[in-house]
Amino acid sequence: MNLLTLPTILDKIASDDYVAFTFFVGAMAMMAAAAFFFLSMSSFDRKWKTSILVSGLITFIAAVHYWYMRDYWQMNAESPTFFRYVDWILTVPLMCVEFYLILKVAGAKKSLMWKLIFLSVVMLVTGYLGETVYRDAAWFWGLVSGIAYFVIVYEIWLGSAKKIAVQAGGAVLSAHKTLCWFVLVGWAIYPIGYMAGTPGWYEGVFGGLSLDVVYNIGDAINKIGFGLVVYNLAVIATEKKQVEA
Ligand SMILES: *C/C=C(C)/C=C/C=C(C)/C=C/C1=C(C)CCCC1(C)C
Repeated sequence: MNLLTLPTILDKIASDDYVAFTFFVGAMAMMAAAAFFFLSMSSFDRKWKTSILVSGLITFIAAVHYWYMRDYWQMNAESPTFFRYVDWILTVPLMCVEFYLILKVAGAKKSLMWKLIFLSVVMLVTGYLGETVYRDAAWFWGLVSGIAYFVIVYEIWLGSAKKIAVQAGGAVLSAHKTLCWFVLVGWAIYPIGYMAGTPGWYEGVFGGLSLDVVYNIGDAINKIGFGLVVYNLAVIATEKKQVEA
């Protein structure tokens, strides 16, 4: 048996295979980010440790899924839709938990967290249905998903989450604002990938793009960036406390 036909991991990556490239780089970046967040945990006090832990979990879960998705693409040259959505259904609710953890110090209630988690699950389940089972009606499921997405945007920008952030003020408010921008601009990358990869009236607009490349870029920005915002807040809050003490 030819040794080179054995492990797919030794397969060549064509220089114009941007999907394979971004899966590979994505896996490494998520691993590095997870290591960074986990190893930095001990330098923060309890209140912030959980937030950093969640940042680590988000990037760790993504790293594992990227490893599988990289393999899957290499073997099948097909979108790893299932792994993609399993990754998201675990990590996006965790990002909702981050919003809650940050605002908890200012008195946020658990109900806010559950509301955001519920909306994110609706957004992802309907997106999955549009990409897989009901592909012919992808526009409809994408629309339902988009509505859930806009409710999340409303909730954090103008709803109860916003009010609590304003009450908290200072570093919490500015971190909340940055995370809000991530959701408004960073998360808006995903519907573009969806429209590039599903049939519909919008095909002509985004048809030239690769769904996977767009999703991979979105994940790198959102998962690592989101984590770094939380990390930055923990650093500022810990320094401030040391100065006061
Ligand atoms: C780490 C993964 C993240 C932050 C994933 C976020 C995914 C979305 C915001 C997906 C949104 C979608 C729409 C708003 C409409 C079309 C279907 C989706 C699921 C791609």
